[in-house]
Amino acid sequence: MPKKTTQAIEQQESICALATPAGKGALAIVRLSGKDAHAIAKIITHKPLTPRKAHYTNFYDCDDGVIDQGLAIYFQTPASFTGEDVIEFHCHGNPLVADLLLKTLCSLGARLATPGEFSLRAFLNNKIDLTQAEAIADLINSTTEQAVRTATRSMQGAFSRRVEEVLAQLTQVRMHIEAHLDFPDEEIDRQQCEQLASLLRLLSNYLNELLQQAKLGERLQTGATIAIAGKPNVGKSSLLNVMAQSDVAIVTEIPGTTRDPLSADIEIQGIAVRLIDTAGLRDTKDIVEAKGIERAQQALAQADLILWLTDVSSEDSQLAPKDIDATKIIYVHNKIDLHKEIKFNDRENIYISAKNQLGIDELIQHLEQRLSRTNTAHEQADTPFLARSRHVIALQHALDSIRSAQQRLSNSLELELVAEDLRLAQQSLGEITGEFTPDDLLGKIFSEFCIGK
Ligand SMILES: Nc1nc2c(ncn2[C@@H]2O[C@H](COP(=O)(O)OP(=O)(O)OP(=O)(O)O)[C@@H](O)[C@H]2O)c(=O)[nH]1
Ligand SMILES: [Mg+2]
Repeated sequence: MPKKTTQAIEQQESICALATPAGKGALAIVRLSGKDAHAIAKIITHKPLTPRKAHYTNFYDCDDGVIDQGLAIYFQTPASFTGEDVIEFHCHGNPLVADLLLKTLCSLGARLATPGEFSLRAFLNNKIDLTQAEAIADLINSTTEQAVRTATRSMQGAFSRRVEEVLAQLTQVRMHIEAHLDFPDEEIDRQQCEQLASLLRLLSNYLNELLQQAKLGERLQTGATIAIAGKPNVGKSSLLNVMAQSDVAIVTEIPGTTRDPLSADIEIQGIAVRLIDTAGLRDTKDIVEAKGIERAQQALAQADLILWLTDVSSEDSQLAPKDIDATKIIYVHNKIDLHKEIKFNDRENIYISAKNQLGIDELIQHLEQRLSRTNTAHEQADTPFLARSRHVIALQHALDSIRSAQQRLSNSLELELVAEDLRLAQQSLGEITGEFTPDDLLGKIFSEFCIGK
C-alpha cells in the first residue's frame, strides 16, 4: 500500500474545529491546524504569535469587529499534536462565539475538519501510530476507571512498543532465513535449523502472551454483555433490578410480564457490563409474547454470559434448553427464601433470593471471576493496554503464521515457505501499528472519532 501518501494532498488545507463539547460552559477551545494556520491566526489576533506562549488577545472577525477575547496558543510545526502549525483559541464557552470564530477561520481559508482529521494528520505525520490514535478515541469513550488507565497506557505507546518488539525479533529470524535463501547451494545444517526452531518457539510464546493480554484489553474496551434468561416468573426482572440497584423492569406475579429485552449498565471489577433482562421462555400462542421470546433468543445468542435463572420452589424442569450455548451458562437458583433446604454455591450453581437480596454479592464475585478467566496468568496484574478486536484478529493471524512456519521447518525444511509465513506474520503485525493498513480501513477507523479530535 502506498504508505501514508494518498491523503497527503488533502493535508494541504488548514482545518479547524471546536475541540471542546458543544454547548455552554466557562470556556471553549477552537483548534486550527495546517500550513496557513499561523498566517490566519495573525489576522484573527492582529499580532504574530510566539510559539508556546499564551497570548491574551482579542479575536477579530474579517471586518475587524471583536468577537471575543481569550487566549491564543501557537504550537509550531513539528512540535504540535498534528505535526503541523497548530493554534488553539480559548474563547468563552458560548456556542455562538465558537461558531463566529469558526466562520471567520473558514472565510480566511481554513475549512471545517472531518471527524478524527486532527488525529489522522498526527498519524500521517508520524506523530503517533495507529494504536495510539485509536487509544485517544478509546480514552475519550472509556466508561470505567480501569479502561481510562489502560487507554492512557496504550496512548503512550505501551501496546505499540510490545508489537515493535515482536517485529524486531521477527526481522532477526527473517534475516537468518533470507541469508540461506540467497545461497541455495549451501545446505542448512542441523545446528542452524535448531537455532531457527528455538527462535521461532520464543517468538510464538511471546506472541501468544501478547494475544492473551490483547484479548483482556479488548474486553475492557468493549465491556461484556450478560443476559438473564429462564422460564416466566422465575424472578429475572427482580434480579435485574437488584443488580442495577434501580427499578428498571416491571415485576409482577403474572408469568409473561417482560416482553422487550431491557438493559441496565453496571460495572464489575472495572469492566463495563450491560445486563439484559429477557422475556421468559415458553411455548405461547400470544403473538406479542412470542415476539418477545424471539428477541430474547437473539439477545442470548449475542451475550457473553447467560444467567439461567430457576425457581427453587418450582417442580418444573430447571435445565436450560439445549440450543443455548452451554459454555456461556451460569445456573442461578432463585427464591431460596421459599426453600427450607440450604444449598451451597459451586462453579456452575449460585443460590440467591432476588426479592430478599440474598446471595447477590456472591453472584457478583462469581461473575468477576468468569469475566477475568482469560486472564489467569496475569490475574493480579493490571491489564497492560487497551486493545480492539482488529488488534486481536491481527495478532491471531500473526501467531497462526508463526506456528505454520514452525510446522514447515520441522517437517520439510522448505525454507521458501517458512520465509513466506514469516512475511505474512510481519504484515499482520504491521497492520496493528498502521504500517501496512489499507486506506479504507484507515478511513473507517478515523471516521469513528468525534469532530475536533
Ligand atoms: N419469594 C420470592 N419471590 C420472588 C423472588 N424473586 C422474585 N420473586 C417474585 O416472583 C414473581 C415474578 O418476578 P419477576 O421478577 O417479574 O419474574 P420474571 O422472571 O421477570 O417474570 P417474567 O417477566 O414474567 O418472565 C414476582 O411476584 C416477584 O416478587 C424471590 O427471591 N423470592
Ligand atoms: Mg420479567
